[in-house]
Amino acid sequence: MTMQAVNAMSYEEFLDVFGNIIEKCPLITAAVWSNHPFSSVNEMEECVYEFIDSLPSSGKEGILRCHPDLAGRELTSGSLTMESQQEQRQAGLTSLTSGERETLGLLNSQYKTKFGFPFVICAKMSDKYKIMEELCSRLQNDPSQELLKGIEEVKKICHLRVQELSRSVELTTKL
Ligand code: 2AL
Repeated sequence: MTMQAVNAMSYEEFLDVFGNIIEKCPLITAAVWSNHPFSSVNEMEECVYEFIDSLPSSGKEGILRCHPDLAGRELTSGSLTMESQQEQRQAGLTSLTSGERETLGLLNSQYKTKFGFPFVICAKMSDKYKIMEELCSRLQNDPSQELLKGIEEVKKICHLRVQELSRSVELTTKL
C-alpha cells in the first residue's frame, strides 16, 4: 500500500487501519484525517503529535488515562488491545514472578495516587527491570514534569505502532 493509497482512504478505512496508534484514542486518528493528503508517514505522525500538543493538560491527562497499567488487571484478564498485549509481552511483562507482579502493582498504584493518571512508558523500548527502575525514579517527579514525560512516551509508542502497521500493511518505502 502506498501513501497514495493511504490518502485515498475514506475516514472509515483510515480509522480501521490507524485507529489505535494512540491507545484507545480513535478520536485523534479521526481528527488527523482532516489533514490528508499527507506527503509521508512522518507528516501524518507529526499531525498526530501537533494535535496532542495542542490539547489542554486535561486532554493530555485523558490520553494517559486511556493507557492500561503495565502488568495490570487487563493483562491478567486478557482484555488488552492487541497492540498493548504485544508490547507488554515483548517487555517480558507476561512472565513476571509473583513477587515482581506484586511490586509493579504497588508502584503503579502509588504512581496513580500521586498523579491521577497511570505510569506510561514505551514498553517495547524497555524491559521489566528498566520499567521498575523508571517507575521508582519518575515517582519523584512533579506532576507537570510527569505529564510531559508520559506524553513523550505516548509519542514513542505511536511511532512504533505506525512502523509496525507500515510493515504489516506493506506500505512501501515511498511512505
Ligand atoms: C503501555 C502499553 O499498553 N503499551 C506500552 O508500550 N505501554 N502502557 C503503559 N501504561 O505504559
